[in-house]
Amino acid sequence: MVSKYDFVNKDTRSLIALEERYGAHNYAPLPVVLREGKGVFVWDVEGKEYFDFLSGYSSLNQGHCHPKIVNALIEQAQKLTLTSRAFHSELLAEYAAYITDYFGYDKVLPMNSGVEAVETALKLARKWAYTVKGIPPDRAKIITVSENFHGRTLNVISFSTDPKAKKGFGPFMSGYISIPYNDLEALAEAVADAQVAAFLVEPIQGEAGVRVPDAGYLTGAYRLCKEAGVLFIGDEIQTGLARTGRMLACDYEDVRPDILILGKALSGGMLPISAVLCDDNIMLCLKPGEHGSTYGGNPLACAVAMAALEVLNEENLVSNAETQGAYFRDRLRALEHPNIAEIRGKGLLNAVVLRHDHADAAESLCLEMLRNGLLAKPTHGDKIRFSPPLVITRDEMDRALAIIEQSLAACF
Ligand code: IF1
Repeated sequence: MVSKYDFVNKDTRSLIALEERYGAHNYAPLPVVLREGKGVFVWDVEGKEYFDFLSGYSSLNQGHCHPKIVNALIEQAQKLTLTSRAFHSELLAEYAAYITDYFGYDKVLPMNSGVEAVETALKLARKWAYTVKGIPPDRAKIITVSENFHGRTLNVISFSTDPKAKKGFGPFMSGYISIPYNDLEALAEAVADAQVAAFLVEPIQGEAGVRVPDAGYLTGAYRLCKEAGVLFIGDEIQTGLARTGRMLACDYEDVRPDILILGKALSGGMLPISAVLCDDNIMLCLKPGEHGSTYGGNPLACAVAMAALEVLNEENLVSNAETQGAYFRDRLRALEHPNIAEIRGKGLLNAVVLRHDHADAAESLCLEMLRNGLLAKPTHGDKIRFSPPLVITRDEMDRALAIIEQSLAACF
């Protein structure tokens, strides 16, 4: 075990060693082993309490183990969990009506993980291109942007611009055009190609370190797509469901994606539940047998997703995310800390960019915050993402800010 993990005690160490011995090494987690969670807090195997400022990468918008979602899970688990789509289920009918009304689309296609929903959206766009737009067979192209993150399948990494995500995994899928993010001129040029089916974009880029595009980018992009007869696909897997202080981040610019992709917090952290929403002119291009998933739309997932969506409304999480997020950024900016280069984000999707003289400044600060009782994760060496559950109160935010300030003072 490396020396920087010296403060970790023995139980934690042996569990980490066990996981490393038997689990694949495809992650590099912080040295903490969690056992319980409630609201904005988690507890490790030593009983130490932490603020969770990662929230399962925005899956826990409703907080850990939300009682209403847990109840929905337990009740449905005792009734019926899986039918497969070979048969109808009562819950799928109810859920489909519920979620399409909630977001204002004709239809939903339920999947499980986020990347499966992305794959679904891309298949839908291609099918639409051939059956409605009239693109010649196998010629459809999809526009993607630099520094995108949409998941880990071979198809989706085919249009990643991150060498780490791609290296060693070729050959890749063709049919993608890559343009810079936040660049409407590049998009105008790209949509002019008559074989373009769709434009896929995150309204705020998560993995890229919470990159917020210029005001007007989404509206402008949507307009360019409309004029060219190109579908606008919004990946709101991370930004959606109240995270950014709106129900959808696209709501900031009154953009309604032609195809909307949701995941993560759609289950409040209980199960992998994702969804693709669009209107009939697109969704009905898919015929029986052309797409699906064993677990997609299972009754357990439907019950959990409805409860998770209800919690967002019942607890006013959109407005709490907006208020607490603005407060968080104001307080950190007021520090005028010499080592903070930038604080950016919307609602409770935020990143702090560090000004640093050593490569792993963000990791050192995260380890210091871990010692002091707050969990957050570095991205790209110099940025830290701060995205607590949206149920956080002002008092909890004050206590978390005190830990962040204390940790900054200890590190720099
Ligand atoms: C990991 C990031 C967050 C996503 C968007 C699709 C997916 C994701 C916009 C795929 C997933 C994840 C996955 C997680 C890390 C994480 C992440 F840093 F990589 F970018 F959240 F910020 N579209 N995001 O953000 O969803 O298939 O994973 O359910 O460990 O890879 P998934």
